[in-house]
Amino acid sequence: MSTEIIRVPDIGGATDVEVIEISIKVGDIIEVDQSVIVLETDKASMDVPSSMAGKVKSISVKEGDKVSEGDEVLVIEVEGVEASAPEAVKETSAAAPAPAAAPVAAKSSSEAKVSVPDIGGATDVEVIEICVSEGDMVEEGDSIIVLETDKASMDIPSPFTGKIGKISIKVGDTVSEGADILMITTESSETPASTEATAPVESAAPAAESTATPVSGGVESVNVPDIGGAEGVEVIEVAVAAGDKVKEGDSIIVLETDKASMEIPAPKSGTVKSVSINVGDKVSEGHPVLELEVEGSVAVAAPVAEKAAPTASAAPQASVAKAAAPVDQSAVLSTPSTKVHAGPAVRMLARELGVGLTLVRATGPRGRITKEDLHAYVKAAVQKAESTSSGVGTTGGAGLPTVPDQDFSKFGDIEVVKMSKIQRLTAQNMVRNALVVPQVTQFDKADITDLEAFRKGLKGEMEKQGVKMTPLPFLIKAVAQAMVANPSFNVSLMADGESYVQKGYVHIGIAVDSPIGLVVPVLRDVDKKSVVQIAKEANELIKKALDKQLKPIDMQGGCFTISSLGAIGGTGFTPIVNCPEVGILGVSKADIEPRWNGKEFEPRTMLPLCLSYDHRAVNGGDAGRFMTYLNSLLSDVRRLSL
Ligand code: CAO
Repeated sequence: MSTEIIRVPDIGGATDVEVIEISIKVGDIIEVDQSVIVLETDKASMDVPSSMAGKVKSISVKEGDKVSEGDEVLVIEVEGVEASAPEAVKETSAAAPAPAAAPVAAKSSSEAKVSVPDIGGATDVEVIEICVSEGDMVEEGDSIIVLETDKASMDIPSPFTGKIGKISIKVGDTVSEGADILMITTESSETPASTEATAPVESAAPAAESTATPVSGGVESVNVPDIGGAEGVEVIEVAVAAGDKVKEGDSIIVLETDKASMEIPAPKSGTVKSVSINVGDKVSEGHPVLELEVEGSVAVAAPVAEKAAPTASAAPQASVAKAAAPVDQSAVLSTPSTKVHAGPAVRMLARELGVGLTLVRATGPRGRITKEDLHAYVKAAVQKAESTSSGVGTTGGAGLPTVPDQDFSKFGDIEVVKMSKIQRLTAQNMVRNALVVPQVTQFDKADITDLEAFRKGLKGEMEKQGVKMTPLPFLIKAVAQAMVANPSFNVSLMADGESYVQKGYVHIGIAVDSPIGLVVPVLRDVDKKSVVQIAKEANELIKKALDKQLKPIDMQGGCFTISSLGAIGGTGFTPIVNCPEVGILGVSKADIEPRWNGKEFEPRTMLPLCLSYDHRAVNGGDAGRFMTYLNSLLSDVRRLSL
């Protein structure tokens, strides 16, 4: 690293030329040929480009100043250049543009390969996000991919400004230092230095685990861990405050060099007592970050009790203040930003919340989106959604379209009954799903004659074990198998409108007609369970539903729903997709029908199936294959892995 001076080049003998614009600021990372100031004579204006790439340390001129050839413009910190100052000055002048013309006109495009920088010796690190697409314009420092080890995730920023060309990796790939990421076409007269040559973060990111040094009373000091020898690394985000509870592995601060950002995770679970670091601080290994009252440590009781008193009295005030705080609608951008700057922790949180980052207003340093921005966005988006839904004519948040206010009592006796919370929520969800999901329903009948014979043979034996064996567990198992074979049914669309989540687990919801309304408890990892195990668990969940004992967690995480009206009757119906799931199977009552077997009509037990799907995620062909496969499993019980 050396410091170089950029001076005013030969400007055709003109002297005392006015500086009309300073195009950069201290701390900016600039490229070769990037315009740093604009000069104007009475004849023309001209850009003065930098002859070197580096970080602006100081700017020696201001707007309105008059300059001549050789005057100092700025001081730049250049990596890997050992040239002495006078030589650098000479080079700078030589490389400078001709006067009164467009000095930057000599630019040319060059394609550069970007590869994985030194990531601290970590190998086979998973790519969890590709932040760019071919054709995107990126600026130096924009995240291009995010890698994740079991210790930390890290953004790999673009080393150049330019246009993204071919991308050589995809999400899920595992990479090591030197692996090709993508090509960038840069606007420069020089091919930029390779990422490998300049990546300074080294082992920091993947191995960065903060260290906790025990002090007294269960309180431990958390310091900046080994960050690969990097010094003076800027703190760009402090993710916790005194009083926050953190879990081991939660991000506590984010550091950023000019090449990468890295999260420093909490080394243990506990409560943050005090934070000794601020955004903008420059830190190195060992720098104190915070004091952590470690969860479960012997001496924790006393400090927690001490804390409890003031917290308890402060709590109501705090919540009142929170409730009264106005929601800032400007947290949601009206037009999506083309560039998103966010650290791995924020990206991870956004993924968890299903939030696309392009509409989130950034208030962090260098236009980065912080966790607070994300929270503000969610609050504003929720408020907007709620006000919109009441604006389109719903009553009391029930999601029911406004109906004319009629006096039914003039036609006879009436009673006004308050809907249960479940009924109101169901109404809201139904309206949302019916309005949002372009759904198609297709019908089929499965010949379950053999399955029924098998089930009835099993029924008595299962009853002795207290397990009720209806067709439902077979249906659940068959659906799980069909989802594994047809993964397009095991997705959820993402809020950004550009991606979907492919799930690697198979959790199936069962619609239950309970005393408090329609509820959908979820059976987990069905593909890995036997029909008997599924029957037992379904029995338990249905019982819980009927006894009104379901907890919210029992009803979350479903990938697909089965709605069986088989015990009630009917020949078919069109179930509404339970968004964000993309498929639902309606089951009607099985009946004996005559079927032609090639020689004669035979009585067969036929089960009506009605498959609704979100046509944004599943196309007709996929649905046809899903249904046919499901039918084949139900028609031949031997194909069902019991
Ligand atoms: N055809 C013929 N008989 C059927 C059948 C079918 N498709 N499905 C179940 N049966 C039989 C069962 O075998 C059982 O008879 P036996 O005791 O003689 O074996 C009887 O009907 C009663 O079954 P059940 O209702 O107790 O159990 P289930 O496993 O079929 O269903 C449950 C459980 C919770 C899904 C059901 O009770 C329920 O609540 N369904 C309503 C779901 C609903 O409201 N959906 C609409 C939502 S809008 O899309």
